[in-house]
Amino acid sequence: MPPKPADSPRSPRTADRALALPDTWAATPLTVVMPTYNEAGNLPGMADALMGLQLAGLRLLVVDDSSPDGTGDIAEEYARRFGADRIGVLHRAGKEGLGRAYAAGMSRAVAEGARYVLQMDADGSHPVAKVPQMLGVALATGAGVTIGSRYVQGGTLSDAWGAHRRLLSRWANAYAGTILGTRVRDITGGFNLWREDTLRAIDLASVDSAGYSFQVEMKYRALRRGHGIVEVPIHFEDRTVGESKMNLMVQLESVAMPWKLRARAR
Ligand SMILES: Nc1nc2c(ncn2[C@@H]2O[C@H](COP(=O)(O)OP(=O)(O)O)[C@@H](O)[C@H]2O)c(=O)[nH]1
Ligand SMILES: [Mg+2]
Repeated sequence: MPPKPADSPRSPRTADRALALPDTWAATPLTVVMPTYNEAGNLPGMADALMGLQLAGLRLLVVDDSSPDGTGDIAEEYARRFGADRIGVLHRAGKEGLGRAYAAGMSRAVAEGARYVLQMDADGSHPVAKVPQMLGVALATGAGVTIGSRYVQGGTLSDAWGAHRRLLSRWANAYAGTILGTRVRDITGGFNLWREDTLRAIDLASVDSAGYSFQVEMKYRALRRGHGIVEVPIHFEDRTVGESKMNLMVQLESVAMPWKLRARAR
């Protein structure tokens, strides 16, 4: 067998190091939309890392649902430090679910002139160093959606994920994909880069999902409207600080949503 090339997607070197894009690509107006609920321990590290990327056109929009732990105040402090042209904060009155927070933030990003919008969780699960590569792939391919994917070749999961969780995640993907008849490998994933006109075509205001099924609904809508999807392998890390907001209501919505979407498409 030939030796594994140093730049293989599994190599930690490429996973940890951000690619440098040509200046014209790096200047693309790109807004990272980051929903937060009690992420005071995670937001500073994420904001610093994003601001440190060599992407002149990158903005961060934090969407905070009045987190009791003061995440919204931390976001404001960062907006002051880096300037309103680099970091914005959308404060919402109360916790309405991740889907609603994303829809509001992505609508604002498009209205404010973003050409690309990236969904990214605040908990450190999604690799910041992959952002330039995802933008590069999106620009090179013209894809409407570029997925930071756990389930294409080269994609990896945190060692902290036990067999049960891996199986559950695989199963959830297969479940939604089978009902909806798509070949997207990571349809439930939440690290997705959207072209602005794809978001307009999707009509964010009419998206049904309040919770995590937002990820599936959005990709299905893009496919139905004929917008191309590409997947870029990522390493998915486990959250180390704070707590997951996953709950039973959200899981039930995710079970029902693919059937709803399929029925509606008929
Ligand atoms: N604004 C807002 N953010 C949320 C809400 N629910 C989850 N989030 C954020 O969405 C991201 C993903 O949530 P998380 O709990 O990590 O989900 P998990 O990775 O599936 O366990 C994190 O940045 C959360 O803070 C919500 O109701 N409102
Ligand atoms: Mg998480």
